[in-house]
Amino acid sequence: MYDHLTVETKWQSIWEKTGVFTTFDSVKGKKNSYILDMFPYPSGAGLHVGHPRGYIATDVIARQQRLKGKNVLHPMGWDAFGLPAENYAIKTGAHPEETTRTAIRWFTKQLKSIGLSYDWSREINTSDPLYYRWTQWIFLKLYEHGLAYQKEAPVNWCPSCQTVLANEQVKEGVCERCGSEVIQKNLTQWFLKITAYADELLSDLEHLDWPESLKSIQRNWIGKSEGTMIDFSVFGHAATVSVFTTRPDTLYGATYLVLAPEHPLVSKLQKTRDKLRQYVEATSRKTELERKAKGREKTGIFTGAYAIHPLTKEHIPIWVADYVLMGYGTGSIMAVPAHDERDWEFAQQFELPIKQVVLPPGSGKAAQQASALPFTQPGVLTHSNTWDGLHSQSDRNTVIADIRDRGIGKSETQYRLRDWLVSRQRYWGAPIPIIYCKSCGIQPVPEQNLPVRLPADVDFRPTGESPLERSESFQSVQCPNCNESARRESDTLDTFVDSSWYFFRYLDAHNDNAFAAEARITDWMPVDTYVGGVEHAVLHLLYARFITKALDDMLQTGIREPFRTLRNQGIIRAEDGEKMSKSRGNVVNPDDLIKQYGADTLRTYEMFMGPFEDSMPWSTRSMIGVRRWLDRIWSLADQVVADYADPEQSLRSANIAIEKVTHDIEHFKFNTAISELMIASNSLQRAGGISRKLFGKYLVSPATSAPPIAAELWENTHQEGVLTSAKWPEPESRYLARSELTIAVQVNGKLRGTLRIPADTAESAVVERARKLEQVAKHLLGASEQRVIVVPKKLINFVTV
Ligand code: ANZ
Ligand code: ZN
Repeated sequence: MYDHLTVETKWQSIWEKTGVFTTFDSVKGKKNSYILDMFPYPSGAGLHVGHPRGYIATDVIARQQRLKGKNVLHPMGWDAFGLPAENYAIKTGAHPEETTRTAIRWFTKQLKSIGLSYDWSREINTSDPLYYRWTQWIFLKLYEHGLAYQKEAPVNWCPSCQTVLANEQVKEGVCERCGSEVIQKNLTQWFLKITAYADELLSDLEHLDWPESLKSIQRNWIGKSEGTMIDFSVFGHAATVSVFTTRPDTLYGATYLVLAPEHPLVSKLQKTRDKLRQYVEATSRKTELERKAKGREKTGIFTGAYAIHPLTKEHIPIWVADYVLMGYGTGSIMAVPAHDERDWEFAQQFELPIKQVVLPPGSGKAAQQASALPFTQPGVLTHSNTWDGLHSQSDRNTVIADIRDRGIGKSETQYRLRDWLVSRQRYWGAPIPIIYCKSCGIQPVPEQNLPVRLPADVDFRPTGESPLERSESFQSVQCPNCNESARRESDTLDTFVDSSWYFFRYLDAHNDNAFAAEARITDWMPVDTYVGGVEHAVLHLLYARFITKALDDMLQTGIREPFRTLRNQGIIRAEDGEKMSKSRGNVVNPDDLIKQYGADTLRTYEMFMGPFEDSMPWSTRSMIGVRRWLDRIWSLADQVVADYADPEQSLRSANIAIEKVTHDIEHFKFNTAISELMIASNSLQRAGGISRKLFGKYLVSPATSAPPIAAELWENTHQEGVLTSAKWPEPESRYLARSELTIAVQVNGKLRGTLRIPADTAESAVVERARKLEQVAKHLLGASEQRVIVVPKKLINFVTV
């Protein structure tokens, strides 16, 4: 019987003591491979069995890559700042630094017990001043290059977390962390200019080996929209309203304008109109989600002002309505009720004029039916003066050129993406390294004064005001420019800033002179394989891409994209099929399972349970099945005889398994890799004996998912050296099953027969066998053969004429 506790403890401590997983930056003759997990935030709750699925996968890949002769970097660290730790601390009354430290100790122990082959010498912790010094340094670089700036803007405010949030942290109108409804507040905040990279963030997605679904989430989030900006002057005011439209072809159908309640012109117009002011106030209490909701009863109010239609010179009313959002385009629209759903609803409700300017193409009955309004499809322009008869889509450029030539508008590309709001009115984060001086204004903290340390003695309970505001020790500072007493910025940085560059720090975790030396970046970046949850699609993964590009522009790192290949692990649900959660009481704890069945069992089962990117329910019973398989391999070792003459069948099954496993691990198909190993072990067992050499060859594959048991058996069967420095075996082609091919055989392009042949049959032999097929021979009889066309693996055509 396999005693997992003894074996796993033995090998884990051997590997730790000998430092086999410590990575050198470069090793002669070896290619570097950077295999990375999304680092966790160390929560007080510890890991459940779902968490390590991704970690186990990267560990399998890292171990395979090492055995294949790569120099592998596989590090781990802690995303330690942030709201979860702070909220937990507030609840328990302990200091976040302390709860974080305890959580990290606990997490580390758990990860080690799973036997993950991390290079712990590069461990990082984002709440460590030695780390956040560089977070602050990067912020200052961004500031210096105009990529970090301060502005007053309506921002998302979570009333429960008492802080502002980035757009990416608001999910369907509620706070991503606590689920409270987010409101809008006008505040002066720090932003990072991610929009400067919108186009590149979009186009570079093409070259990434990422799940298509994830790319499309990023694409939609960036939301590129090509349209036209059209200017309307306001009657009786020295003002112009520019609207952004994707349908300039419908300009003649614009019967009114609508401004967002926050539009600057509204504040001018509302001075004399109480009703308008009341409407604007009422809107400020609504969430963006409410405002965007489809089919909701439209609300709005006439401003009393009129705009002049730039082509017809008609006066059209200017309304204010909350379905127009200030954050997109220009915060104002030309309403074309005949051809836009929302404008149509609005016009119906307030009895505004509707003018059809697009007709369905054709004139039959179908076209008549399709002409029901609003008609939002492309069609033929009408009631549009010189544009009559043009097609709304194919003649789009004609329309746009005309608008430009008349000087009333121009082409413009809009993005949905907004700049990244990074200041937080919270305690547990990296202080923003800025000083405010009464006479000198905003002053960056000089580089040599970094890090700006987070003071320990602060009452961090949230009040809506930044806790650092209340720390006198933190606030007493001199202006770096004039030495007069000044104030520090009291907001801290969003934790996503910490994690937007952490993958660089592993390369050079102890460097005091740079966030990472240039040479290290060249050695390792970009990350070859990155695995983590899909929930980071528009948060971490977008921010990390942005910061990587900005760092290259500012510092010439030479790296434009951080993560070459990315995969998302599927979520492991509880046995009852539900999401694992403490409150449901269905959480499966890995610690108990590791004690009872072994880490090798847990690891192998998590890889075997199903396709890696699929969500799966946990099954302890199936896991026990995996344990039985490991027991069988254990007893297979008893059949090892040094020079056993392995029967053909054993040689075949071992080699087929090796070939398949090599391929499957590289393609994240861990489940099929393991089932292949199971098939092979059955066949090897049936042979009654196995040579040392063949057993050793077989053992290298399970060494990725079940490393200690494989190492122990390696030693027990007196294989050469230690398993961790063995060589990944090459399958021997003579033992690989020859798959068969079906070849179509034609004479003068007409199918005359098919041929089933082993895939590796030589071409000349295939042609000879084809020639002998009965129907083929018959048609070739007496004809003079001109030539033979061969499409390898598919077709042979004999040409006689
Ligand atoms: C006139 C028009 C006529 C429009 C028509 C559509 C259909 P995307 O594709 O998302 O870029 N729009 C512009 N800014 C807006 C804002 N701040 N709030 C709400 N709606 C806004 O959408 C662009 C279209 O959304 C624009 O084109 C504008 O309505 C509306 F038959 O202009 B359209
Ligand atoms: Zn000053």
